[in-house]
Amino acid sequence: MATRALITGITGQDGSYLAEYLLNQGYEVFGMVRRSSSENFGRITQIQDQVTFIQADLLDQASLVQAMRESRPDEIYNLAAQSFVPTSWRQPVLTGEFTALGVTRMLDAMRQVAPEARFYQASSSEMFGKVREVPQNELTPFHPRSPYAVAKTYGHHLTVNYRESYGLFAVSGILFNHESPRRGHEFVTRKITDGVARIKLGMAKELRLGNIDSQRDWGYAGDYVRAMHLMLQQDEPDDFVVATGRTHSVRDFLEIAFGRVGLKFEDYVAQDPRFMRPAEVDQLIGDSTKAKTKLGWQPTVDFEQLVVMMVDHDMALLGS
Ligand code: NAP
Ligand code: G4F
Repeated sequence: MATRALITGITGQDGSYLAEYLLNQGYEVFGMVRRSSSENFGRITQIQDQVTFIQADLLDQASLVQAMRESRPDEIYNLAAQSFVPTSWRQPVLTGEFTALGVTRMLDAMRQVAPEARFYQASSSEMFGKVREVPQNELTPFHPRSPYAVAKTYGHHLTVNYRESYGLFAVSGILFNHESPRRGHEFVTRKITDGVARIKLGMAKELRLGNIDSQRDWGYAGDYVRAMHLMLQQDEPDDFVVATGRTHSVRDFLEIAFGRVGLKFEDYVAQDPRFMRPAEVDQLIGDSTKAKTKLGWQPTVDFEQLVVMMVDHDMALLGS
């Protein structure tokens, strides 16, 4: 019988790649979706017919319990969250409800309905925030710098706590930034590649950004969902950092992205205070030695390939 996976956040960037990956591995995939007045399946149209969708919401405990009863999952991937850092200052309470308490609701539903299942929590390098050491690994102390990061830190600790309290197979993947042509347009990488394509194609004249000196350890989402799956195939539950081990500034990203279409970013990029944050995370760089050693995981796409992949995608999308 096929292994059954329940994915929350299946309509998001990671959910779409993970669902594709698991279907290719022969899984039966159940996708949790929240009701909306218009369907939001843009990233998963290609696999829509192969997934069983279950309506539920991270805010509604009864719906989560019912989703687990209906899917009877062997593996649960909790990817749903309010995932955009700036929104977390505008909607800190809602971010806490989704991104922090949502984890409690999921874990408690699992404890009641599917205690034998394996649970993956989407933790984040944002938890390191004002970093205490460079590079960051599984033992680096957290110093979250936004309501989003605080909420993720709660979810992380709760996952460890449910593992220790109830013996659940619950793990937390501390993933550094990962991007793709399916990235939401509000995140800086996609905002840039979309902006580059618009400028090159004569649809825009400038690109307004916030702090272009911050540095991130950027990888490819398609690589990172493999690590999520590997974490649930281990003999013992454990937490892992997933990162490329290299860091680049937003400025580096701009140089390659504009360079790809023969332009100089300095001629088009303007700084706009609206996109500056009340507290910034200046630099992130991950040490994924443990994931490489224990999971046998390796990234396959480097920074330059990632930028080029995203620019080429947006040029083709907007140019067609
Ligand atoms: P994303 O594209 O923003 O997707 C978020 C998903 O969560 C969407 O499917 C969204 O559904 C769903 N969702 C939000 N609120 C919900 C609710 N109340 N009930 C049910 N579903 C809800 O995020 P992503 O980039 O794929 O990231 C996946 C997860 O990894 C997130 O938890 C994120 O915080 C975490 N993470 C991401 C990165 C990264 O670099 N991408 C790094 C570390 C951790 P709708 O389509 O209905 O909005
Ligand atoms: O692309 P970003 O919005 O991603 P951020 O804040 O690093 O968060 C992402 O990665 C986390 C993992 O570390 C995830 F947990 C989280 O869910 C999300 O996926 O911003 C990256 C950097 C920041 O330093 C920001 O200040 O880009 C800088 N930036 C400069 N101008 C901008 C802009 N970011 C955005 N979104 N928009 C700008 O105009």
